[in-house]
Amino acid sequence: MKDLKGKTVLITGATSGIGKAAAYKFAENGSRLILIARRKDRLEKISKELEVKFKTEILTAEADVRYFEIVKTVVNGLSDDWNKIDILINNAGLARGFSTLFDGSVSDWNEMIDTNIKGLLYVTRCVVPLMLRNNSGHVINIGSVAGREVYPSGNVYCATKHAVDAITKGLRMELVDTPVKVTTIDPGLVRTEFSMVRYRGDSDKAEVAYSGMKPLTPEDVAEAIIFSATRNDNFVVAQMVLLPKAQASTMIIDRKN
Ligand code: NDP
Ligand code: 8X3
Repeated sequence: MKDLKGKTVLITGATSGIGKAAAYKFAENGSRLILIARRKDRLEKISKELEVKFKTEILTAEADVRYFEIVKTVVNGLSDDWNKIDILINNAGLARGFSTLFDGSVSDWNEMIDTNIKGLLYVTRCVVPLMLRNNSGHVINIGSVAGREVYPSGNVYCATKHAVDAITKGLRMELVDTPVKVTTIDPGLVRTEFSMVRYRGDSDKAEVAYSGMKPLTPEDVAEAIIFSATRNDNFVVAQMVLLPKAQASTMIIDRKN
């Protein structure tokens, strides 16, 4: 099992949900963190908490992964002390809206495509060359069960997560003769801000996703990320699907509890 102490971990979307939970777990394991998201106040608060609680080094960057120039500036601007990135968690992502293709919002589609696909590509494009230069690294993408199945009115979100699956598989092939590992972790329902973002703050609609069942917690997903990140060099967790016990597929959910 690999030790995470002193490893440099870059996490996108670290201000909430899965990314935030992963930041806490890596910090608890002694890793130093580069945290990226758009909300500066949250980045500052989380970074202070982690520094005090775990006495680890934290670097934050207020950045929107949808813009390649911004991502490039952040990554290329890392000092030599920070640019040997051991683990990249491509987690920043979102769903916007829940409507049929023929009734959907083009701006919602663009936001999902720009964040979930292009953002992940931009960060990967900038970080993997650093890993190759350092002859070591691990890219962990947060996909979804929506990258393996589709559901009505989930069309474009599902398509973006299918793209994450394709990008992950292709990247693993391209890096097979290098020390860099590539993993995708594909959760089902996790209670985060995801649904509130999808329904733009409509808490009644957001709650429907979790009604009558017990979703995963972001900490459950973070544990799977840590498991993947700590396997020995000969062992790559290629794909991991994580489901709440009450969920058998995107659409088959036992909601009687
Ligand atoms: P949250 O909404 O709780 O967190 C999303 C994070 O992504 C926030 O930190 C947000 O930070 C960041 N983010 C969003 N857009 C951008 C952007 N353009 N640039 C930088 N950061 C961005 O949701 P989750 O934790 O649930 O989502 C994390 C990932 O997990 C997503 O990829 C999602 O698709 C995936 N997932 C979620 C599931 C769920 O049921 N919750 C299930 C399966 C997968 P900020 O707003 O500060 O920029
Ligand atoms: C999030 C899970 O089922 O809401 O990726 O699409 S789902």
